[in-house]
Amino acid sequence: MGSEPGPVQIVTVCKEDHSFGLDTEALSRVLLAPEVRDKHVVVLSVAGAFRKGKSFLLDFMLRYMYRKGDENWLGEDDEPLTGFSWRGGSEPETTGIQLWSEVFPVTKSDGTEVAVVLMDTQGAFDNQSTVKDCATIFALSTMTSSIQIYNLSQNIQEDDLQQLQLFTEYGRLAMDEIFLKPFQSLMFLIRDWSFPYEYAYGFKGGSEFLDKRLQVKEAQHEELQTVREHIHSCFTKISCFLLPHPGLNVATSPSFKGQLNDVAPEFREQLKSLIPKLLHPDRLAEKEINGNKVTCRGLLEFFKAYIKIYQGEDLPQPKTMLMATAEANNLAAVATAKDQYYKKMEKVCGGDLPYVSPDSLEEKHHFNFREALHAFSSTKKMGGQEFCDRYQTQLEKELEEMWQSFSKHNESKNLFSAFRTPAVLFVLVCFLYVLSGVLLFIGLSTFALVCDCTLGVVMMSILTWAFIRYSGRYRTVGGAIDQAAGVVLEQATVVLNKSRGTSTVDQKKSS
Ligand SMILES: Nc1nc2c(ncn2[C@@H]2O[C@H](COP(=O)(O)OP(=O)(O)OP(=O)(O)O)[C@@H](O)[C@H]2O)c(=O)[nH]1
Ligand SMILES: [Mg+2]
Repeated sequence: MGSEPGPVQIVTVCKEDHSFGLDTEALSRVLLAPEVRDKHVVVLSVAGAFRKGKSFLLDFMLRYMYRKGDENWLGEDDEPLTGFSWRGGSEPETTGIQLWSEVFPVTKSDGTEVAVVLMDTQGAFDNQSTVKDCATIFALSTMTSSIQIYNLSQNIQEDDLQQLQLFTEYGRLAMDEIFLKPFQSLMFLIRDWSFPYEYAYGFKGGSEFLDKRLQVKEAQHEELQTVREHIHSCFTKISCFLLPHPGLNVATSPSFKGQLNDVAPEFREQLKSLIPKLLHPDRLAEKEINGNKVTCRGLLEFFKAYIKIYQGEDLPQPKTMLMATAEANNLAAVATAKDQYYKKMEKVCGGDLPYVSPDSLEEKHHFNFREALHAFSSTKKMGGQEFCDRYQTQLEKELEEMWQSFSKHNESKNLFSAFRTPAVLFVLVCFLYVLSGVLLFIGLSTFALVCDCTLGVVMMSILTWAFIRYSGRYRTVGGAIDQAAGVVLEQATVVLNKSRGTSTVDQKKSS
């Protein structure tokens, strides 16, 4: 590659608008290097909460990859630790997703060659990231890696498992076709393990500990069972490693630069056991997508496709537990209030019940509307007033829609409205018949003929309307006839009202 190897930022997170970007060029430089691009790829990623030593651990993996043949690969006593940027302090360091610029070709014992990519990720739950940011980083790294190391501190807590469930579900959402298990290998890495007398450091103690933690028991609450079943259903292989505390210098000293003489001997010893096992050629599982092994070149395409999904608007927004609960509370209260309104209105004008006068129905609507709003506001809900107000507005809108449909349904039961069209047309026929007679009588036979023709058209309309009502076909034609009858009725009412208006004015004048 020419230049010094180093970390390459491939996924960037914009802190302001929380959007994600993929640096395709940088990613291509890493994955399309001629010596590796057509090799099957192994991606080892480390993810988890921020400030828990993820980058620090990866740097020891880098040392191993560079000094594999060397007995003393862990380094000299006073050698500073370099590689992915790591540091002490409380503020987050790594952002987005980074890859090591150099992809390591490794030959397995059966002669197959694979390319190993090391991936560092932004720590979750820092003060600048939303749940969506954390879920996206975790999901992206899990989807693109073949070995995901879930870096935890001290223990596996129930909320760690819940977060894992949320993040993996977010990842699963973005995958089109899911075969049996969407992801590959997951390794819980428990840092600062303080109970070696219960479960010994290393993979063996880790595996016993993990079995106990992920056990699904009959007597367990459904919630606990679901989390465990979900995790089991997502990964083909799950393991655990218990790593001791690295010593106070590592954890607290501002002048610590990674030199081994400040690192607790038991930590060094466990690193010497963990890393060669993790990176043992025969243990390196190639990245598979839909059951097919992926090359470096292929991985580039998957990265592009996956990031597009997370940049789009199709996926639901993962939320904080409080937001999700508050939303569920409010939606449930909206549903109950709507149900109450619906049932009460059904009793007044629903189904086959007879026609109710519009005034009395409206009165009932106002009463039940207020009652429903009261039911909503008196239900205990989370999320604060402003949040609940939003749902109240939604409820009001939905009740208003229900009212419109009840009112229309009631209107349709009015016998006159059902027969309005034929009644109007029938009156029109009579009127035209009389008019044609009068016109003929006074000698205006041409006008009488026009009247007769119109009369014929109106009669045809009555027959057509009756056929449409009977058969339920050609409803648009029926609608047009109804509309025309409505217009005639409207015009006639206007004319009648006008003539009545002028006659009363005349009466007043004469008196
Ligand atoms: N307690 C403890 N501290 C550790 C361990 N490993 C590294 N550290 C210290 O943890 C601090 C953070 O290390 P980083 O590697 O930068 O942590 P990170 O998880 O990559 O942090 P972000 O990139 O901000 O998410 C450093 O001061 C390390 O010396 C460990 O196993 N236990
Ligand atoms: Mg880091």
